[in-house]
Amino acid sequence: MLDRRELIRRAGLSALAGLGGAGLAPLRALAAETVTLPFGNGERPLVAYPGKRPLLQLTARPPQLETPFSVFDAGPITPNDAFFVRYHLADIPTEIDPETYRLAIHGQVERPVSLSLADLKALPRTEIVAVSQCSGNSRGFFEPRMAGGQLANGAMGCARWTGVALRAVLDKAGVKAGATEIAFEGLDGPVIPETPDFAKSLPVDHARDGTVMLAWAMNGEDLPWLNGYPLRLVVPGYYGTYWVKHLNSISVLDKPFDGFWMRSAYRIPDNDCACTEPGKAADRTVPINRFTIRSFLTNLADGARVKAGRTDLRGIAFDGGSGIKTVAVSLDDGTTWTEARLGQDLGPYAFRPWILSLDLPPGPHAIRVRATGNDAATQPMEPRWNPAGYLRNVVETTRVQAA
Ligand SMILES: Nc1nc2c(c(=O)[nH]1)N[C@H]1C(S)=C(S)[C@@H](COP(=O)(O)O)O[C@H]1N2
Ligand SMILES: [Mo]
Repeated sequence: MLDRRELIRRAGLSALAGLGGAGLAPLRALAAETVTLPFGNGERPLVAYPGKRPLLQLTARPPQLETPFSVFDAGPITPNDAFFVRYHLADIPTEIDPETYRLAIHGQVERPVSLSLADLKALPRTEIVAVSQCSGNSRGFFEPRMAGGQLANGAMGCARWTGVALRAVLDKAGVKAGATEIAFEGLDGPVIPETPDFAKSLPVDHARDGTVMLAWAMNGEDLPWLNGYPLRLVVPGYYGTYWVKHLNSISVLDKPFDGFWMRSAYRIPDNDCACTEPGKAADRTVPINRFTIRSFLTNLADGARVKAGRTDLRGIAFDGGSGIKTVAVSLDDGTTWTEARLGQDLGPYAFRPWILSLDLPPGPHAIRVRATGNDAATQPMEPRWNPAGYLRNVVETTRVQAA
């Protein structure tokens, strides 16, 4: 028996099912407006996909959608219909039956298991508020520029994830002594067999640390289709590339996983700044891992005109899980800083809101925001560079005119 929600979901899916061909036209027709991001070739149509409000479309096949930045001013939780979407491979699932869906746990385990959604939901439930951010978030701002999705700052979002600890699921299968890594795969795939399937891995100790979870709900509802229905990996503090969507396979390995998306892609320079001289390759690389610390002003856009005098500034900050200690604002190129007041604390992996009321005399202002984490990490005044355009965390500057 299909309930109402299920019917709605299937209706949405028939629109998605057309993604591969003729269905593209009706989707395009939903692009009402265009947004121009502040870098070359920054024109993006605003397109409404099933379950989503109009978002900035980077590519249509597969769908890659960026959240309009103004959404981050509405609060520390990103609504499901505004949450960004990133896929690598064009063959995304368009039909998944929640009754017959299974998650397989296999490889170096005592007993391979195949779990239904009901099996998973019967395990002890966990919940965490955590930011997901694409490794390539903000890539469009790198100088010199590089290939890859030209994203502004909207390939991030913060949600409340509900599900089960990965450790609990691994324990059902019994990880064998000698296992070193866990590999994760989802139901999407390449359209041509030459393209490597999307798969990611984590070391066993990380996978079992209690923070990594399998989520079936996001902000109290089923995962949106495009965010990985019916189950995704949640790796708090880690870049979105590890948050495998439509998860259907967990394999326990006794040797390093050598899939393309770990071995060759999503790697950063292996040095203290994870950076290279602009334009230069790295000598040695490691897989991308924890977020760098970032902060943003959300209620004033670059180029805005504001009334001179007392002005309320607001924004968000986050890091890889130590939690935000302070956020400060500078109007004088970083010579002096005024500490902001931190808002609601939804946990160390969440967006942390901040507010500050400042006097803006008539004239131009460059508003700089800098966060410091509980681990003492902070943001650099000058941008760092790396060949893939990852980890941007320079102190962001918003230029406004007060009159
Ligand atoms: N199955 C699958 N999972 C995936 C990906 C993918 O291409 N396929 N992309 C990853 C990347 S790079 C990111 S940034 C996040 C994006 O998650 P979202 O689309 O829910 O925002 O999903 C990750 N999980
Ligand atoms: Mo990503």
